[in-house]
Amino acid sequence: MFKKVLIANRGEIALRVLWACKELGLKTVAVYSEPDRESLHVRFADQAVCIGPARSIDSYLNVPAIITAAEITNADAIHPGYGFLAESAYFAEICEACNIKFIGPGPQAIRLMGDKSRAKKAMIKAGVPVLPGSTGVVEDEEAAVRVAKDVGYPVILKASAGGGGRGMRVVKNPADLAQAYRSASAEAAAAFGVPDVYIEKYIERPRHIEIQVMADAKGNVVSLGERECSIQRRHQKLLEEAPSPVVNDKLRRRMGKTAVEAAAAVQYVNAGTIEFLLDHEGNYYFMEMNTRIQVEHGVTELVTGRDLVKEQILVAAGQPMSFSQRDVAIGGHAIECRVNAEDPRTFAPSPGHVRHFYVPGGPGVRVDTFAHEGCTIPPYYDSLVAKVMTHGRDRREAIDRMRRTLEVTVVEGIKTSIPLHLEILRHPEFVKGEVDTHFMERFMAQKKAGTLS
Ligand code: MV4
Repeated sequence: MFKKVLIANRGEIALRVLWACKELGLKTVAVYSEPDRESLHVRFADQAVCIGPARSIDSYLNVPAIITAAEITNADAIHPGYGFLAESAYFAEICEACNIKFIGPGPQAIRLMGDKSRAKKAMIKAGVPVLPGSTGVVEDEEAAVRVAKDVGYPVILKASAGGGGRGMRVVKNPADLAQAYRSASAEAAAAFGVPDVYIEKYIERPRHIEIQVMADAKGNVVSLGERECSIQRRHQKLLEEAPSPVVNDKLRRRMGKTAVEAAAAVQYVNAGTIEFLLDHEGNYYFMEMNTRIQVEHGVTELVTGRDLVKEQILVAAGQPMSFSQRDVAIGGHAIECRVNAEDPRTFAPSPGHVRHFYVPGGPGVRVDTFAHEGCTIPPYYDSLVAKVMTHGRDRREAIDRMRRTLEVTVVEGIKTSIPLHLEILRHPEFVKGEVDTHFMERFMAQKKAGTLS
């Protein structure tokens, strides 16, 4: 086992990883940027190293500074959390070369899944269902026209180096294709330095359902059920739940089996998530694989009773997973609200000094946060302040617990998304579980028109 783990992150996930290390009896090293020096992850770690000024590029993305911090503290592993360097194949490689264990999948799996059209090809080879479309990258406009005609409109153009929605274009009729192809490719080139684009059939109002998988170095791969992540705005998730209100045991078993096959096909090790689109006929299609622990992993932990971060550390150290597929059962229902420091109406960031902070605990409530009375939410990083999670015997109980929790939560000094969460939790379509990836667009339109009860 490792003796000392460096946590290459900040905020709530740095604390989440810190708790897992402490439970395993491991020493911890925090790294921090100048404005984060008073942060809780710095205070609670055994050691802490400043890795640079505020801007991420100079601190949390500063590979030489992080590797140096690991070397001078004698850390034998690095947990990257999510964001920053978590999906950098380059960083995973540098760790390997420096004899520091990267707590995550190998660089080859990260690189493969980071190239969305290559990943799709690998999934086709593994027998995983994907949407019809181009086989790999579309070379030019003429090829785009041919493929689109073949699969039928509407189609969607996606940047191969993209993911998370950047560099996408939906094309409803042939007249718009050439222009969309040029602009998607140009946007991809500008954003990622790679102009490659691929095409697939566009699904109207799908659900975003993702399967959590965990794999160890002995070849064991296990699925831990799905998360319903359809409630998003501009590809930022606002609320997630496990299980999905529309996934029954049979579909869960099928999707779980597919996800395990997908991970096994690329010799995947560590925690990962397979994202699927689910259409209205109950068909599901591979979209992307996220090669990291995700923000929303906690709802899966609540319904499975497993600690995914501890498991990540165990399997990175070469140990077998602590459970097998037979041991995985989904119990009750869990919901997560991502409390962001932002204006709930305009979504403008709202960093600043937190004058008051209170979130109640109680049965079925879990709060992952780095916020506390008197803390400062700096403007340089993402706006996530707290993940409020509730667990109940059923969806109704989880929703009721979330409402009561958020109704008495106090965050003063900054604006937060809590008022928006409370409106979503009251929305009749949400309460019925009738959500899809366009829920938030309809919701915002209803709000604007004043037709929201
Ligand atoms: C799609 C799609 C419909 N059809 N692909 C958005 C993020 C990126 N991972 C893929 N995305 C989509 N791909 C096909 N063939 C609709 C979306 C999509 C979406 C997906 C998940 C969650 C929210 C979304 C919002 C808009 C579009």
